[in-house]
Order: sequence, then C-alpha cells, then structure tokens
Amino acid sequence: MSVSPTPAARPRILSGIQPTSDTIHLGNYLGAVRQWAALQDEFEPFFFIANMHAITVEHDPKALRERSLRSVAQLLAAGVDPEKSAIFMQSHLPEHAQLAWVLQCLTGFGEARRMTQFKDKSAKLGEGNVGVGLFTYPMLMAADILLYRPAYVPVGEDQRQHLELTRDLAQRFNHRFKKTFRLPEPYIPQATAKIMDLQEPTAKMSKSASSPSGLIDVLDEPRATAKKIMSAVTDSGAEVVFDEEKKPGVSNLLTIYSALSGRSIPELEEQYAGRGYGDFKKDLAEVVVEFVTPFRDRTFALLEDRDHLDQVLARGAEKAGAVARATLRDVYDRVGFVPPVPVAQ
Ligand code: ATP
Ligand code: LTN
Repeated sequence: MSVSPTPAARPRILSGIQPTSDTIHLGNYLGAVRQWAALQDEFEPFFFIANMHAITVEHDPKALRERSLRSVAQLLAAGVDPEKSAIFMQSHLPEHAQLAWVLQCLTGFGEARRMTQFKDKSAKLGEGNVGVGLFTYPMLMAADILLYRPAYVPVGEDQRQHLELTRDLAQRFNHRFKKTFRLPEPYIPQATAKIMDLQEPTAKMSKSASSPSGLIDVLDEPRATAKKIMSAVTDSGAEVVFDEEKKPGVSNLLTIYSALSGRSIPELEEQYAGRGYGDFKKDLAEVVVEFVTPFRDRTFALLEDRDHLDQVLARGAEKAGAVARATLRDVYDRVGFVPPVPVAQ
C-alpha cells in the first residue's frame, strides 16, 4: 500500500530575499522567487523577507517598511502560497540575531574577510564607509538558514559562497560541541541561475546596475519594459543562436524567453532561424509584457489589503518561531549557557 508523505516527511527548504528595492527584477524572479513557488508541493518551505540584512547598507526607514510589505505582496503574486509555505519577516524572530552572535564567535576574521560580497561592496564604497554589519552579514545569513535545519536552500549563483560558509560553520559547531545542525545543500537551477544585464550582458542583472535600462523591474510600466527588451544589446551578427561566449546578449534573451514561455532554447532557435533580431525581440517583448502585466495587477491588489499581509506574516512567524526556538534552545544548551528559570513564587 502506498502512503502519501505527511508534510513533516517532506525535506525542508528555506530562502530569503532582501527588501532593498520597490520591485523585484527579472533575475530575482527567474533565479529565485519562481523556484520557491514551484518547490512548495514537494518540500516543506520557509521563506522570509531579510529586512535585517537590508540595514547593512545605508537606508531610509520609510522606504524599508514599504518595501518589506511590497516584497510579501510580490511573493504572493508569484504564487507562493501561505497555506503551504511559512512566509515571515526576519525581524519578527529574535532567534536569527541570537544565533548569528554564536556563529560570529565561531567565524575566523580572515574567513569573513574573504567573502566576495563584502570585498566587492567595501571596495565600491570604501572600507571606511561600510559598517561592521556588512562584514557579519554572512553569519546572520548562516543563522537564518541553520535555525530551520533545511535540506536545500534555493538561491541564485551569487549566493553560493555564502552557502559554503554556512556549511563550514555548521560543521564546525557540530564538531566542537555536538551534532546540532544539518548541512544544507544549495539548490541552484542551472538554466536561470544568472540572468544578465540587458545592456551589459556579461554582468548579472542587479538592482545596483550602472544603468536602469539593463534591468527589467517586474512592477515597472509594461510599456517601459517592452522598450528595454527592444533596445537590449545584442551583437553585430544576425543569427538567434545560444552561445554564451560569443553572443552573451542573445543568449541571455533566449534564456529569458525560454524561462517565461516554457519552450526549449533549440525550439526557439529553430523558430527564429533566418529571421534576424528584430522579430525575435518583438516577440520576446510581448512574452515579457504578458507575464508582467498580471503580476503587477496582482501585486497592487494585494497591497490594498494590509490586514491580509499582516496575517500572512503573523501565521508565518508562528510556524517558523516554533522551529527557530527549538533550535536555539539546543544551541544555547550546547555552548554552555545557563538556562533562565522563572522567578520562584
Ligand atoms: P541584487 O544583485 O539585484 O542586488 P541581491 O542578490 O542583492 O540582488 P536579493 O534581492 O535578496 O539580493 O536576491 C534574491 C534572490 O535573487 C537571491 O537568491 C539571488 O541569488 C537571486 N538573484 C539576484 N540577481 C539574480 C540574477 N541576475 N539572476 C539570477 N538570480 C538572481
Ligand atoms: N543574502 C541573500 C538574502 C538572504 C538569504 C538568507 C538567502 C539572507 N538570508 C538565507 C537564502 C537563505 C541575498 O542577497 N540574496
């Protein structure tokens, strides 16, 4: 007799997104958020808004609050279902900062210095202009993950190094104290692991891109989005062929086209054989507009109902909190912290 697995028997997954922009971009959507929705049935999912990570660089409090809610609305619009997934706000659970402290005490200074995200950002802003929070960012991320003992962490390629540090810290803790953490595996879908900038197709599409014309913001006016596709950088050739080395612009557009239409890259190459870039871009612009238009409408409708968003977060924090508290209790015990007791009556 076959028995369908109970929710608890499904392997757990966890991921987070920073509320550092008014809108997610196509890289965030295809590289991360869309996978989250797709994995919900097969796994036991925990997804959160990394608002504590968002203050590691200078920020505006009002914008952070607004963007945090927008992030929740966008997850829901992307199909992340609060009935299946715990959706929560990082700052609602103090256990994240509490475990981060313990992990910081286990991290070597040189080890933290080698993180490329820290190196890149501090090189860009100047070491005197970055806070210690940016330096300890990866240990907070490790805490986010290890608290939930997930089997997999679905992220884009840029997060691989942080995942490696997370595994190292888990192993170190397990070895030094007692086996407490599960070693999580990154879950990086190869086809959409790195969506590139439309104007600079050798750099990843990013909020901090040098020019906004290379970035498809999902909540932008659909017409503006279509225009960006039409003016995407290609090359001096005329063939719609996937070749990341020689034709990075066209290859990126093919990746986006294939991901949004569900059609394979060879199929698209065949369809556009001998037709040039103009037709190809026009059709892709249509495919992208067909995706962003209802996505925007759903997001803006969800943002009208603040109570619903608050309730989603409250339920998410309840589900996540039970797991996080149990892990932190084990950690505190294993590092030798004396447990608190209530005042005797
Ligand atoms: P950005 O580089 O745009 O500032 P980010 O990596 O700093 O984004 P988040 O917004 O938290 O921060 O990213 C959410 C998720 O989107 C992460 O899993 C990240 O790996 C993924 N992601 C970001 N950019 C891309 C991209 N160009 N292609 C694929 N995945 C991406
Ligand atoms: N650093 C990630 C956001 C993030 C995250 C996490 C992702 C914070 N904590 C835990 C996965 C698991 C980013 O910038 N994309």
